Formats: sequence, structure tokens, C-alpha cells
Amino acid sequence: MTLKLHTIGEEMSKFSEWFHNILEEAEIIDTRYPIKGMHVWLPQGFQIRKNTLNILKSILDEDHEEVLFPLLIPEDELAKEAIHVKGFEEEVYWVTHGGLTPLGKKLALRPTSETAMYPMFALWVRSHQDLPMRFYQAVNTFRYETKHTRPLIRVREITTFKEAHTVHATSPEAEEQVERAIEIYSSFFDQLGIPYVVTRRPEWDKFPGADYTMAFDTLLPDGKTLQIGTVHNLGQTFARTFQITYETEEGQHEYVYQSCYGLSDRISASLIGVHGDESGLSLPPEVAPFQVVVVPIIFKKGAEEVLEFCEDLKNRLKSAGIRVHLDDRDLRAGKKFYEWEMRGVPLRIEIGPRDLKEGKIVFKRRNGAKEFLEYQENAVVEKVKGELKLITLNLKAQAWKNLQDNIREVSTIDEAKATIETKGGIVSFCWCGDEDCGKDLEELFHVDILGAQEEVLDGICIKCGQPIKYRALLARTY
Ligand code: PR8
Repeated sequence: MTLKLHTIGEEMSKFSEWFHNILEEAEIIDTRYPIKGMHVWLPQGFQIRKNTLNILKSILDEDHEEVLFPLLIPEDELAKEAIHVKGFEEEVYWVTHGGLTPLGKKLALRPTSETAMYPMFALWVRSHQDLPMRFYQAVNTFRYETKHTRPLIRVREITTFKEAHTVHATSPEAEEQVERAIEIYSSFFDQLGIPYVVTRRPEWDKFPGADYTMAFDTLLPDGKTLQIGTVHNLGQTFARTFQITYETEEGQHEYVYQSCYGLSDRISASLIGVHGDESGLSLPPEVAPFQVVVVPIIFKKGAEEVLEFCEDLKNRLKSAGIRVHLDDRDLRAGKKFYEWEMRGVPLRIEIGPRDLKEGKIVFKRRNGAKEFLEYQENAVVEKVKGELKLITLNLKAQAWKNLQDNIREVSTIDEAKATIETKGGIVSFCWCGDEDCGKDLEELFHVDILGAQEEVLDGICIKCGQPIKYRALLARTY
């Protein structure tokens, strides 16, 4: 099939079909596990997941500490924060028995870990000298999603939930942390070449218990946006509930201020969806299980020499830390090319007997044309590294262009509706910020308001005609 980016209608069902097919063909996950919304990571997918997680960990490790909390949360702790719990009430899985014995206190499988962590934070935080605290964990969380589940996009077991939780002495410090978290996630998405918009979610769509929520959204090829990360300023809501206080320099006891932020399996979904094309996956070298595949082109004559050369090249690249695979299976080269392209390997190196004689090798970028290169033993590692860097830059530039080409400014409701219905993508509009106007717009043409992007003063709200507060974004969303 041909997957055209950012068109709607027929292409929408095509993307969904393409996405499901590629998960299977490229051996990312197996969706046949007999529980709805829960899947098996296969070796290829697991490598992508691991490489992605390592990038995030190396960023977070700079100023966060990694911890690991239990999966189960006692019912009374979960029930403490009324707004938060209301938000998750319908999504919680419960453990009610230990063996055959009914439990005195039901235990929840964490839907997220605020109510697991914060009673412990109340024990850990003592004085202003303990602050700030910044923790993170990468765990699985469970949400009994009632909306249509989709592999990696809306799952009931989020297998790769990366959640960070921070504690601060003052409100400005918590706000600063929110800004810092936005920088952290921006830099993470930049390394993966995933483009995004950042907005402040409307009041009715913020995280349960948060003062406000900042969110990252990317655009999938069917013109719908996917929320790929959120950063929440929790203010003192949870501190008051869980009695997290600290002693100030003056000896007074004050409630702390908190923030939390998280990412899910949607990172893998967007890597696949944003960069993929009609030939399959196209992975940034940073996360590709194999960054380079060496394919010997073998004829009867000279086969041994070619194989020897390929083996030497593989070892050379491998010892320079490049993830390289030598595909010496007894198969047609064309079949191998197809397979590695489908799996998104960024760079293929082909070597045949004639090339060898002429001292040349062939480079074929996943998204580019073939290139013949003079082979220089001492320069080949640097050449490959340079090539991988360029591949990342190109993927990123292409993905950002796709996003930017699909953000359209409108000045009336009719224009907004027509844009969403004929082109999809993201609509940028003027909004007074009023909840009634926002919800009316959402209902009028079945979209979601992603949120305010910036405060502006000139212009009128496309719904009520009153002077505006914000330039905001709306879209059809996952
Ligand atoms: C928090 N607490 O929990 P959040 N399938 C895949 N991804 C999902 C799903 C799902 N069913 N539900 C949510 N996400 C805070 C922050 C600790 C960390 C994604 O925040 O509820 C969301 O898109 O906003 C979001 O990017 C991330 O998980 C965090 O979830």
C-alpha cells in the first residue's frame, strides 16, 4: 500500500491497517495475547523499547534518582485524594483475594503512582534541606480503558510507563520544574526525531488533582493527534492530602509543592507512525536494533572473498560501538533488502565481487538512493557514523515539515470545520478561554481542544466573538 501522509478519509483506515500490519510484520509486538489491551513485546520491539528507554534514562539520570515502588496500592491510600480518585475510578483493576482468602483491604493495580509514592514521601521529607527531591521509575501501570483499545496507543497494561515525581519547597520552584520537564521531554523527542506541539490542556482535560497540565501531542499520518507526554503542576493538592510537610529554616512546618510527568508506550507508537512509510518502519539510528546491515551479494565465483570482507567490515563497525548485522543467509539479496527495509534499518551496505575488485562498497540509506563509495579501511567507521547522523537529521527534518505543513490557522468556525473535515491535522484558532465556548466547539465538529499555545491580546474568539486570551489548537485525537 502507499501511505500518504496527513490525508484523510480512505487513508485513515489505511493507516490503522498499516500500523497493525507493521507491528506484526516487523515483529514489534504480538497482539494475540488473550486479554484485551495487553500485548507481548517481541525481540525487535523490545530492542526499540530498550534503546528508547535508555535515552530517556540517561537524560533523567542527570538530576533525578531512579526508584521502584510496589505495583499494589491499598484501597484507603488510593481513596484519599478525592479528585484524583474520581478521575481513575472507572479505570482501576482490583486485587480482592490472596489465594482463596478475601483480602481485608482491596489492593489496586497502580493506574499511576501518586497514591503509592506520596505516603512514603510524607515519611521522607523532613526539612528544607531535603528539597528538592526528584524521582522517577519505569514500570507497568494498569488502566481499564473503556474507550476502544489500540496496540501501543491505548492499552490496558501500559508496559513502559516512565513517571517522574518531584517535591519542592516553593510554588515558583515547582513551576520551574514544569518548565524543566518540558525541556527534558523536548530534548528526548528531538533525539527520536518526533515532532510535537506543546499546549496547556483546558481545565476539563487536566490530570485529576493537578493545578494545570502541559501536554505534548504529535500528529499521526491519518491526520489525528496523539498525546505523547504530559507534565503536571500538582501545586499542594497531594501535599495536603498526604500530609507532606517540611520544616523551614525558621522552624515552621509548610506543605510542599509537587510536579509529576510521564510518558507511555505511545513513544513507540509515534516512532513507528511518524517515520514509517509504504516500505515499513523507518527508524532513527538512535533506537534501531540494527543501525547497519551488511548484505553480501554472492555469486558462486568470489563468494568466499566477499564474505571474508563483509565479516571484517562487520567486526570493524561492531568494535566502534555500531549496532551492525551481517546477513549471510542463503537467500536472494532482493528478499533481504525488502526485509531490512521493512524493519526500518537506517543504513544498508551491499558488497559484491565486482565492487570488491573496484575497491568500492554500496551505501543505501533507508530513505535514500544508492551511493557508491571508495572503500578506505581506516575511514569507513567515521563515514558510517557520519551517515547515521545525517539519517537522523533527515528523518527529523522530514517529520517536522509534515507537522508544520499540517497546522493551519483559521479565523472562523466554518473554516475550522472545513479544515478538519477535508484536511485533518491541527487547527490553530483564537479562543476566549471560556469553557462553554471550548466545549461547544468540541461538540460541533467532533474534535478536542488540545489547549492554549500562547497568550495573545488581539483578535476575537471564533465561537463567541469576544476579545481573546489565547491562540489555541484543536484536532481530532486518539
Ligand atoms: C500521569 N502521573 O499519570 P497521564 N495507553 C497508552 N498511553 C497512555 C494511556 C493508555 N491507556 N493512558 C495514558 N497514557 C501522571 C504523570 C505520573 C506521571 C499516556 O499522567 O495520565 C498519556 O498520553 O497524563 C500520557 O502521555 C502518559 O501516559 C502519562 O499519563
